[in-house]
Amino acid sequence: MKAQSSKFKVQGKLQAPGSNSSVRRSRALLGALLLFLPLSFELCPLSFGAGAAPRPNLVLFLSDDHGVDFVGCYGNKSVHTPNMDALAKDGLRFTRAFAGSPTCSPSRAIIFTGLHSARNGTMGNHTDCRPDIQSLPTYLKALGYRVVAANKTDVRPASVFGWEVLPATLPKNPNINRRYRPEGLDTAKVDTFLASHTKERADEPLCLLLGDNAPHVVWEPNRDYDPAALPIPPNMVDTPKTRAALANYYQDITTADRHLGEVMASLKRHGFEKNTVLLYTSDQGPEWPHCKWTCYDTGLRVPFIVRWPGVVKAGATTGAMISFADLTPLFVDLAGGKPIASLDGRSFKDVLLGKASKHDEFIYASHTGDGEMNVFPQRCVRDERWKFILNLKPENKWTTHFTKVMDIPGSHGDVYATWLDKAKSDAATAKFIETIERHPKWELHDTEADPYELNNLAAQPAQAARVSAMKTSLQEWLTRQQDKEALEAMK
Ligand SMILES: [Ca+2]
Repeated sequence: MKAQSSKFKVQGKLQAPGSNSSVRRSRALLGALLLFLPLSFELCPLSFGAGAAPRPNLVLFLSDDHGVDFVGCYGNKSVHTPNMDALAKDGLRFTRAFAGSPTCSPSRAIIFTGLHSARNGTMGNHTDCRPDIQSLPTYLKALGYRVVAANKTDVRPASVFGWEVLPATLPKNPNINRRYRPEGLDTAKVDTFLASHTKERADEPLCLLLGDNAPHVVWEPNRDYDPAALPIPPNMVDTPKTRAALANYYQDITTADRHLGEVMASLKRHGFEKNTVLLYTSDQGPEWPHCKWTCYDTGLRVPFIVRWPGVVKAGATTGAMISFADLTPLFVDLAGGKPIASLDGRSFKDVLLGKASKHDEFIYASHTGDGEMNVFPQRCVRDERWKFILNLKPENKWTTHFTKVMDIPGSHGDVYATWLDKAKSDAATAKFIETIERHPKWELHDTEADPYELNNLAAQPAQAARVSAMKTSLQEWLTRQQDKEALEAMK
């Protein structure tokens, strides 16, 4: 087991091998030092006196680009997600959970800092957070947690995110074109890790952050699905290549589900099932047009399921609205820490406990481009029903990798070209393409009547008061965020 421990990296450096006792002494010394550091947040570890319940382990399984429309327990009758469905049966399913950005790195930076993009610094994909901010591992380690991240985290720099890194990436499958992503989370490595933690460090509560790469593009070849039988949602154009690619997406979702099931089995095998909060969610919606890289619900709304045996009511559903900015505050709360006033989010533990049915009145999100494939930045505010969007560069035509990358057979531009081709002879398709490629500065959407946000109501006189109120709400949030780029565009 010593060899296993020596593989873990601490703050980007390989942890030096050593005896268990020396490692424990080092940790005790680190804990003592932390007590005397000038921290910018308040800590209040739970008492471990007689009768105090042990603090729960916190396990986050974060898949990549899994939209809420593509989960069995969220109503999709075609997709096979038996493990997510089983988790929902044993836990609480959120119907209004929202990413703070529709792109990988910014979304994850919000999850792991409790700060929105303009404040944590990761506005663009694959950019650094500000070096002077705190993050989830900092808070939890000071509360006595062991914090370990496996496979995809997609946030940086390492100095901000001081978790142990568990190498757990599956080797490349030569039969699958995995451009833009590794193969996925190696759950066998997670199993080995859980066994070693139980054996060597069972006295430490664990926060385990598992990042899978499924179902991010490029999707694996379909094996289990009949493309002709799949429902085509209103934000897609029904062509044979769309159906073939959608079946590939479904196949990759089923792989993510299998990985989750393997982790659930490992948690049970190693005694983590009872006193562990297990969360399943994804960083944003799928790489279909009008989804990821946009602030529509198809880009931001995600599956979110929490299991906590004996605490969270099994088989329950909540419409309480939550944002990814609320996740770090929740984890700190569950770990016994006090609220951190400087964060953008708030803990929703009362929703988990069944004491509250509402949480955020508004959620907000930011999206910027990469200057090449994605050139259509947006900001939005949403309440439980209405979405208001600011398009920062309405003069641009909306594009993504999916519309522009032409050399991946069966995916991306190879599929989108069939949409454009159909638009030449089909007026409804032509109107749809115009709707998703061209947007005015302001958009207002009724997400109940129009869940795919294809009917912009911002210019309707009957909505003038709502537009004015939501514009004010967005302006106030952007001011709090000091989001200069968006505030300039608001003028
Ligand atoms: Ca993603």
